[in-house]
Parts: sequence; structure tokens; C-alpha cells
Amino acid sequence: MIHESVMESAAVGTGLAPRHILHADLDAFYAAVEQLDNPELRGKPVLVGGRPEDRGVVATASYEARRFGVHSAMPMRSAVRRCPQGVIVRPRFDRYREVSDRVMEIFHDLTGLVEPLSLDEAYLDITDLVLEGSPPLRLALDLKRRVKEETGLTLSVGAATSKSVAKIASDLNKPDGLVVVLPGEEAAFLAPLLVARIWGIGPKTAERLRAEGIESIGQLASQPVEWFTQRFGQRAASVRDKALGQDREPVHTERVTKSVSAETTFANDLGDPAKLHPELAGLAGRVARHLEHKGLRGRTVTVKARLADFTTFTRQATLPAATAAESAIRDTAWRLLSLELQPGRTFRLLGVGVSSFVEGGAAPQLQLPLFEGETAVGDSAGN
Ligand code: DCP
Ligand code: MG
Repeated sequence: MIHESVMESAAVGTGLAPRHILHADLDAFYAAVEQLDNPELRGKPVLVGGRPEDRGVVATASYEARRFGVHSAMPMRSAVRRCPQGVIVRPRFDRYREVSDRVMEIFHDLTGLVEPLSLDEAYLDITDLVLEGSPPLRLALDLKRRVKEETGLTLSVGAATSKSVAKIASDLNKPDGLVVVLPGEEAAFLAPLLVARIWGIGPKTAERLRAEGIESIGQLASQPVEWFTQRFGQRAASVRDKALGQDREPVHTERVTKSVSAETTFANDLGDPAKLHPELAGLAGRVARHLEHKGLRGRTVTVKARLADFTTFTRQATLPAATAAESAIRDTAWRLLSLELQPGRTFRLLGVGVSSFVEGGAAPQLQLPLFEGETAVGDSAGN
């Protein structure tokens, strides 16, 4: 598995051959999706979260609102006090999941070595691409451009030789940031920054270090090894490596692709076969292209449907032979859906998936998210 081979290369790493990692994180994610879907919100302070009268909290705020001191996890009441002109929007998690899936697909188009951290951020191991001649800066710019073009969202990216430095770098120039830390420059890059930027140094530890006169990562990094052992015990080596910008934590792509799927929610519910067929065909095309891209072929075709009343179900069929062919996927999916068509029945969502991949196909990749919360198409991804 990819995961193991990455572990292995990390283990044999001598420090001479640097790895190249991107950390990619969407800007003001929930708020950016709301501004994308509702042009009236663009350029305005947007507060995504629960209502102040319900003791709601801010999930995130647009950058326009952050100027007023609003931030995630703040009570909405306080946010409204600081930013009275802020527009409060209730979160739409299904929509964020959908956009996230698309963004993660774009990440996967660059490399299979993707480790998602949340809906809007991931590490990408681009070492092989860099060795093939693409500089990290170009790969990062391409990624930002693709995400912008295909989703309308801005992405901040950090590039470095480790996960920990890449993550700090991506955060430094938000929004729409891009910071590349060159190999060898890690310690110098980190030195002036506050210790709290290190993953694993929380507010309490930062406070304790400050009491000792240590505020910057540079001050931390210059402590002797024994000092780290005394302060951090088992975590000593890891904290010290991070302070020096030398951690070798691999990008964990632990899950294997078990299914490839695509789905769409219609602006208006559809019942007419003449309208449903092209939609289904479009989804089959997307799935086929993705299978081809990943070098996968599967035997099971699944259709997911959600009716106007939100009843959701899946139907699946197993083919005599594995396929990645658009026509076979489309025709099988249509056969399955035809059985569900009834006069007066309308659909708000359709999905098409392929699973039961044949052995000996391409290397396993991190799965595209399975139909969410539905009957599994094949197994769920193994961890
Ligand atoms: N989120 C949340 N509650 C929090 C933090 C985050 O619900 N306490 C949600 C809303 C965010 C999303 O997770 O949009 C992503 O979290 P980030 O920390 O990446 O924050 P943003 O993407 O909103 O902003 P940034 O531009 O700082 O990345
Ligand atoms: Mg973000």
C-alpha cells in the first residue's frame, strides 16, 4: 500500500533527500461557499453559525468580518456586538461536504498521496513530482488556480520539506496565500514565529514556555536536547524536530479507494425520463473519467437517488466483467433507475458509483468519498 511505501521512504530518509509537502487550506471555507452561492453576500461580513438568540457560535466568518475581530468558536452574540452589520447565515453542511469532495478530487488529480485533515484542508506529498522536474512553487500555483477555476474558492498553500512547516507556511499569508519554504531554510523561516504556531503546542504550553522566557520558535529550537526531554518527555524528539523544521512525519494516505462516485442535486426536482437520462449520463461520464484517470475498473454499478420527500435509496447491479467504460456504466445505471421511475415521482438528487474493483489494477489511492451515510458501495474504505 502507498501508506507503507511512504513510511518506508521516510524511515530510510537520511535527511539528504528532502521530501516536498504541500499543505492546502481553503480560505474562510463555510463563509466563502456562502458568498459563492449567494452573490449578494460577496464583499460583505458574513457570520456562519447558529443564531445569537439560540446561544449559537460562529463556525467561521468571512475575512470582511474578521477585520472586526470576529473569529471561529466565538459566541454569535459577541460577534454581532463586534460586527453589527454582519450577515448571519445558517451552515449548510451538505453543501460544504459537496464542495469539499470536489476540492479533494482536485488534490487527487495532482497526487494520490493526499491526507485530508478536515473538509477544507489536506497535506499532499509532491516529492515524486518535484523529482520529475516540477518545482513546488509551480505545483502550488497550479493547485490554487485549478481550485479557483473549478470551484470559485481561494486556497492558501504552504510548501516545505515537512508537514509541520508546510502547515505553518500555508497559514502565514491567508487569504489566497502562498508561502514556499526552500530546503535548508526551515529553521530560519520558523525562528521569528511564536511557539504556539507549532502543532502540538497549545496555549497552556505556550504560556509555560513564556514563563521561561521562550516565545519564538527560534528560542525554543536553541534549547539543548536534555531540556526538551525534561519539558516534553516522550514528545521531546517530536517537538524539537518541529522547532527545527525537521520533522519526518509521513503523509498518511491510509484509505484505499473502494468506490468512485459522483452525484448531483438538481436546482428543481426532476421526474421526466428525458431530463433524467442526460443527467445520469453526465454522472456516468464523470465516474468513467475518474476511473480511467486512476486506472481502475469495477464490477458493481450503483445508483443513488433522493426523492422530493428526501427518501434516499441505492440500487446496484453487478456486471459480468469489470469496466471503466462510460457506456456500460451509463446503461447499467439507467437500467437501475428506470425501474424506479413512476408517474408523479420526482428526484432531487442522483448519484452514480462504481465499486468492486478488480485486483491488480492501479495502486490504491485515497478513496473518493463514498455516498455519504448510504448503503455502502462495496465496503467502506479500510483505515
Ligand atoms: N469550523 C468550525 N468551527 C471551528 C473552526 C472551524 O465549524 N471552531 C469550520 C468552519 C470553517 C471550516 O471548519 O470554515 C474550516 O476551518 P478553518 O480552520 O480552515 O477555517 P476557515 O477555512 O473558515 O478559515 P481560514 O481562512 O483561516 O482557513
Ligand atoms: Mg480553512
